[in-house]
Amino acid sequence: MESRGLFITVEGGEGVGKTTNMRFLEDCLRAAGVDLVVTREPGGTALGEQIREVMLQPREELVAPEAELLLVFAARAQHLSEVILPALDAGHWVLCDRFTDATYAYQGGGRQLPVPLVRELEQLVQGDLRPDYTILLDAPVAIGLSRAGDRGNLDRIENEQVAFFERVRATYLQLARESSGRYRVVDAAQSLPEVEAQLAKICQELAGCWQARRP
Ligand code: T5A
Repeated sequence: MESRGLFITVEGGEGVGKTTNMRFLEDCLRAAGVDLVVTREPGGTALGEQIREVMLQPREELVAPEAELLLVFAARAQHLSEVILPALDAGHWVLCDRFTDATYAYQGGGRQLPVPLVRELEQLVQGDLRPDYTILLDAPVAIGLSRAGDRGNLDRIENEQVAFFERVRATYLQLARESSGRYRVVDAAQSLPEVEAQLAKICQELAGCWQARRP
């Protein structure tokens, strides 16, 4: 029997429907009996949520990409020590809305910071911990931005140029190709019921994994 919990992350560009589909995934996994902790990045702790506010608030000054990078990893360090590691060590599964692949996609791809810099901070903050399973909600940038725009009140990152989001998407798709063992790519451009049907299959696979790991 495997005693450590499974670490599942959900990733994707702006407006692809992560929040909407996180709820579906959570309900689906809980219905299958999975003992689940649901959390998000940046955030998931009191300190992390404050860092999220600082990071996403629209502001006059240009935020240095390195400052943004350090903010996400500061929030992540707290998140790991306060929430993620204790939950996994206790055998719970963790379903996390974004994790370090978002840093590769946004700060590495979007902001074009050197990938080795991201990798170095990843090692420093996480040690050997990596997600076991990642669900990528993928949709053309125009669709995501139009959905996010319909919601109104764009945050600092949502106000970026289209080229930035194209780089974010390309980086995610590259990560999915490079780590195809842990990635499941969902076509999030489809209608909500169709996206849910794809996620239901993933849930079935995960529920099987939960059963197999039980004593
Ligand atoms: N960030 C984060 C970094 O830069 N580096 C990092 O390391 C990390 C961890 C976090 C921001 O921080 C950045 C990335 C982000 O910019 P976030 O809240 O996680 O912010 O990211 P958002 O993309 O802004 O997430 P949202 O929750 O705001 O948007 P979603 O989840 O993509 O979209 P959602 O579910 O709110 O849906 C948008 C609209 O579309 C509709 C929904 O009803 C909603 O109205 N919709 C659909 N409509 C039609 N068909 C479908 N299939 C639909 N799915 C959803």
